[in-house]
Amino acid sequence: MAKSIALVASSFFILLLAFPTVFATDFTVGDSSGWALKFDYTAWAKGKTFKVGDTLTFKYNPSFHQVNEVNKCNYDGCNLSNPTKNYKGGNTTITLFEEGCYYFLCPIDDHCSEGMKLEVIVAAYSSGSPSTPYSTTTPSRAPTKNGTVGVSSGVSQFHGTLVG
Ligand SMILES: [Cu+2]
Repeated sequence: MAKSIALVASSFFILLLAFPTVFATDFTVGDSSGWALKFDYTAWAKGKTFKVGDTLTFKYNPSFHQVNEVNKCNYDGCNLSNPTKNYKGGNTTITLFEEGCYYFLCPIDDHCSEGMKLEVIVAAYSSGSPSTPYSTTTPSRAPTKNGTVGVSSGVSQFHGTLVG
């Protein structure tokens, strides 16, 4: 009996991890400045706590700017080739699906080297320490960067156990 209650409780917790959007925050990148030149996105991100399930909305003039999601190496070097993803159209919302670092830059002309680049560090959803979102004392129940697949397969495993 106690075991099944624990099972249900842990299943519920995993569902919370898998569907945290109820408590998600949407951040408009650059606030009223949007995604544009002459803005310090490092300063903008500093002091903000980004959690799994939160979203970033980039608002920009699609004639002048785009959004590339890139890896750290390409971010550091403003390398425009081989982005993970490319977004255009002027209004791009990206969901932060997992804990870890996200890197964005504008691939137009020299905009990246002129400062149109954003690094976001996403804390575990349940992290209660906003000042150290990437600390090593993250609760063990939090999903790891590579744990997202494990979480979703865990749901189906629990589901199978409960049904079967
Ligand atoms: Cu640009």
